[in-house]
Amino acid sequence: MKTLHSAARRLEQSAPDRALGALGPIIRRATIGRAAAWLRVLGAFAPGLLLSTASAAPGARPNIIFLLTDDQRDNSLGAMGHPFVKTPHLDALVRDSVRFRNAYAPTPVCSPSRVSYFTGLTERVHGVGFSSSYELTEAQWERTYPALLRRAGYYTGFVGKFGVEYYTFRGGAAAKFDYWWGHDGWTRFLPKDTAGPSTKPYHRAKADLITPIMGEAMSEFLDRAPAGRPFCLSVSFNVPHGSQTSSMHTGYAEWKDMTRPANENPALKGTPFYDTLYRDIGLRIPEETGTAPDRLIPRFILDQDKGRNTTYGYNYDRATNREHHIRYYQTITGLDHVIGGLLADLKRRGLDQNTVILFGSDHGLIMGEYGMGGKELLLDLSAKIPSFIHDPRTPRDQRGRTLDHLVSGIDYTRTMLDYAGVSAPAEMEGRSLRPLVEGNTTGWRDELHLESLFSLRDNPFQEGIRTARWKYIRMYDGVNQFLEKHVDFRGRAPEFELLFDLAADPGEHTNLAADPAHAAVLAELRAKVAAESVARNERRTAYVRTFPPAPRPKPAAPKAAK
Ligand SMILES: [Ca+2]
Repeated sequence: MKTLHSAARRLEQSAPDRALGALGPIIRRATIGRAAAWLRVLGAFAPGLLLSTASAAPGARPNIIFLLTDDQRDNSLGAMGHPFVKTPHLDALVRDSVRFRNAYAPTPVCSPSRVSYFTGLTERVHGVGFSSSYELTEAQWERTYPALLRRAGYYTGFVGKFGVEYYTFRGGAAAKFDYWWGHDGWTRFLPKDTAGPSTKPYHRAKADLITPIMGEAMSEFLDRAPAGRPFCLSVSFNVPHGSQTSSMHTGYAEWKDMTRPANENPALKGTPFYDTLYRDIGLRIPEETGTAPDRLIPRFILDQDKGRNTTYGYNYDRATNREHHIRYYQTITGLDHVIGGLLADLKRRGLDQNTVILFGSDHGLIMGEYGMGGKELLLDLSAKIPSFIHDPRTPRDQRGRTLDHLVSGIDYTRTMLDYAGVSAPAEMEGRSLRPLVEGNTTGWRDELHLESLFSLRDNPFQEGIRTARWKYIRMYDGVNQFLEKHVDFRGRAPEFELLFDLAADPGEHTNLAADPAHAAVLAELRAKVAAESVARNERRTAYVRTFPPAPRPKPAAPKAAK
């Protein structure tokens, strides 16, 4: 007992005041409280198992694996009803999990979404992204789920695309985890073909293709995770993102537009997923592909020709879109294969019954619908994510459910802390999904606020709300390297609005914002979004008092490939 008490004290002393700021004492008290609780449990039931540090913990704490994919749209697994993609391992896992059918990205673009997953904060509150003026600080990092779990004794690992480091740490991210095999930026599908900072980390791998390399890394992590200590592994796959699908074949000048079949690349010939799969199935692309892109969102608020449609072949003529679809779903099947390997590995090691798996994506992707491509918009195809949680410890009859509850990616952060028995920091937004997973589905939110502050390539600032039936989005002209004042919309009339009746129009094609018959619901949703917008800015103001923002050096990001 004494060992643990003194270890808890050491833990208290190790909590850096500067990092925790005014909230530090609260956190430290909570940490000691938890250590004391474990002490009581250990002392009463298993004195022989007393471990030598406070950070070690009873085996009852589950391992946690967070699988995050990149640009994977909702419904893109077989078990989610996709018409042709083959994802047998994930399908089996989904059927043994609780799936969230209405889950939204924290914000629909890579970097700020990832910061949201780490911090459990909305984009406006954490303030970090491609088009904001700030970078993530050390003090902010101390309040992320990997940092909090590590401090609570979890062995933490990170594999794949970190996606935030351009804006922080500068090479120091590896030290923030016990195990690291990752990169920042946009690696290649065949990372050994080039020797840049985002590809070189993978040159030591046995495999040559990026997704199998991630499988190798997950296995290496499990090799190194110490027995008797829970672990938290974050895997950020970089498929089916355009940087990967386009780099499947770089042997011609216009390779970024994906104009030729990827299996012309000799390195993909004969591979199980990346050669002929989906090439001969009569794959259909959206009817609207190649049509006028400004039918739904007019050019005055979003001019597609100002960069949006020139990234990764998002101009989407009908030929390139078909090739993009093929590669997109090939990489999802490749992803399924290595996740199958992970599940088998967990079983072989006897870890499968005490490991909670969360699956999500940083956001979705529009692939020809509306005549558009890309992300960043709050339309469902861009903002919704495939989402499920597998907890093998919940009763069998609680698994295999699909819930309509409105869920945000920032809920994942609190959920992981909840599973680990770690108190969430006071400022953290979102809600733990654990009650939903365990069958306590009442009292959940009935509306979810949405946001996208990515302003490059003429994208407007967007905020909105989703209810069971309605989706409302309002837009303002975007400002690059925005400051708090630029996202303060009080007293400003929206420059463009969208209103969808999702019951009648789940595909979000008919904008009812100008329809007098829907004036009442429009007014109600406008008021809700305006109130949340003000509240969010107030949360930002309070947040920066404890966590002063660090201006991002200029020039800002490397040319954001997103
Ligand atoms: Ca992404």
